[in-house]
Amino acid sequence: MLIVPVISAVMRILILGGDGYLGWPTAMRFSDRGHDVTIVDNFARRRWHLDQSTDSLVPISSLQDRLDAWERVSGRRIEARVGCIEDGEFLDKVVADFLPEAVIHYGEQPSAPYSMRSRQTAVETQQTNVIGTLNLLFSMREHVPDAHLIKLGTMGEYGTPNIDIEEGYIEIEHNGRKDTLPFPKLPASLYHASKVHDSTNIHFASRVWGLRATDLNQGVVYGIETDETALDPALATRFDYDETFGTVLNRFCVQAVIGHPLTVYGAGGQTRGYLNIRDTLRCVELATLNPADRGEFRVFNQFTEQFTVSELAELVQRCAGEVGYQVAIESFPNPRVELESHYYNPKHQKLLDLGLEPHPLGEELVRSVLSTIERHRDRVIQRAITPRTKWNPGELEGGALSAAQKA
Ligand code: NAD
Ligand code: USQ
Repeated sequence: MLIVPVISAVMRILILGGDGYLGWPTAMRFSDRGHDVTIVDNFARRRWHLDQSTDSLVPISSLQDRLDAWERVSGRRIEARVGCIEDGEFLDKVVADFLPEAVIHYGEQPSAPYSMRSRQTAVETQQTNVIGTLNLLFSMREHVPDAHLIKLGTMGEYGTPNIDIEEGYIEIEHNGRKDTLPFPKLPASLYHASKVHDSTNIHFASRVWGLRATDLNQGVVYGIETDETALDPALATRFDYDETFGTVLNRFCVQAVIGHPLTVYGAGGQTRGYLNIRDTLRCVELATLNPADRGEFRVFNQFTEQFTVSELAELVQRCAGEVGYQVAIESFPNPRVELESHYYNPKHQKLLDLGLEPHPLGEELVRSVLSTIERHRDRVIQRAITPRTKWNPGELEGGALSAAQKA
C-alpha cells in the first residue's frame, strides 16, 4: 500500500464528473494554477439531455475539443478517462495509475426532479450516486489512503427544519447526557436523499478506515462565467434551463429573455442558500488546499447568501425590465412537496474562515447572464420549461408534509 503525501505546492488532483457544469471549470482552474489534473466522466449528463431532447443553452464543445482548446489557450494539458465511477474495476485502475493527492467528486446525478420522475430514474440516481461514492471510498482505501476526498454534497440534505442548521454536526443534550452528532437530515427529494446516504458512508470511512474527507454541502449555484471559461468559447461550461436540470435563477433568466412568465412554484417563500459559480470554484480550492486530518469528516455549508424564490423572481424582473424586457411573475402549482414559507437559518462560516470572499448576487451579474442568454436565445427549447415532474403524482393520502412540518 502506497502512502501519498498530502499538500505539495503542486498536487495531483482527480476530478470526478469533470465534464459537467461545475467540474469542467474546476478542472481548468486547478490546471491553470499548475496542478496535475485528471478528470473522469461517463458523459451521463450529455446522455440525459439527449434522452429528453434538451440541451445546454450555451453551446459546449465535446470533451476532447475542450481539452485541446485548453491546451492551446493555456499551454497546459488536462488528462481525461472516460468511464463510470460505479464500475469498481475502472475506478481502481484510474486511482492506482494516477495516485491522486486530492479527489474532487462531482460525478453524480444532480437533479432532484430527475430523481422523482419514475421508479427507474430514482433507482438510477441512487445507484449512480451511492454506489459510485462507495466504490470511490474503497479505491481510496486501497490505493491512496492518505489522499483527501472533497465531496459535493448539498444543503438540501438538511431540508428546512424549524431550528438553526449547523455545519454538519450538532451538540445535543438528551436525558442529561451530551454528545456532538451528525445534524439531523430531512432530504428534499430522492436525489437529496442519495447525498445523505453518501454522507453516512463517507463519515463511516473516515471514522473506521481513517480516510480524510470534506463534505461540501452546497446551495444552489447560478452563473455561467469563470475566469477560465471566459478565455475562449470552446471552454464554455454548460448552462441548463429545462425543468429537470436547470436551477432556479438560471431558469428565471432564460424565461425573462424569451418572454415566459417566471415559474415561481407555489407561494414562493421557499428559501435556499445560493452561490455564484465563481465562489463554488474558490470554495473547492480552499477545501483542497486546507485538507481534513486523517480520520476527520469535515462538513462545510457552501453558500454565500440566502433568498426566497420570490425575491429571485423580483430581482430578475427588475434587471430584465431595465434592459427592455417586460417580465411577468406567475405562481405555478408547486410540483414539489416542500414548505413554501418556513424558518431558514443555516450557518456558513467555515469557508469564510478559510478565506472565501463571496461574490454577492447583484444586478450586474444578472444583467450579464441575461446578455449571454440573448446571444443564444434561438436555441431555447420552450417545451422544456414548464414543470411536469411531480413529487407526488397520485396525490396519495399521507404523502404530503406532516401538519407539524407545515406549521
Ligand atoms: P453535472 O451533471 O453538470 O456534473 C456531473 C458530471 O458527472 C456530469 O458531467 C456527468 O456526466 C458526470 N457523471 C455523472 N455520473 C457519473 C458516473 N457514474 N460516472 C462518471 N461520471 C458521471 O452537475 P453539476 O451541476 O456540475 O453538479 C456537480 C455536483 O455538484 C453534483 O454532485 C451535484 O449534486 C452537486 N451540486 C450541484 C449544485 C448546482 O446547483 N449545480 C448545487 C449543489 C450541489
Ligand atoms: N423553483 C421554482 N421555480 C422553478 C424552479 C425551482 O420555484 O422554476 C424552486 C424549487 O421549488 C425549490 C427552489 O426553487 O424550492 C430551488 O430549486 P432548484 O431546482 O433551483 O434547486 P434544487 O432542486 O434544490 O437542486 C439544485 C441542484 C442540486 C443541488 C441543489 C442545492 O440541481 O444539484 O444539490 O440545488 S440545494 O437546493 O441547496 O439542496
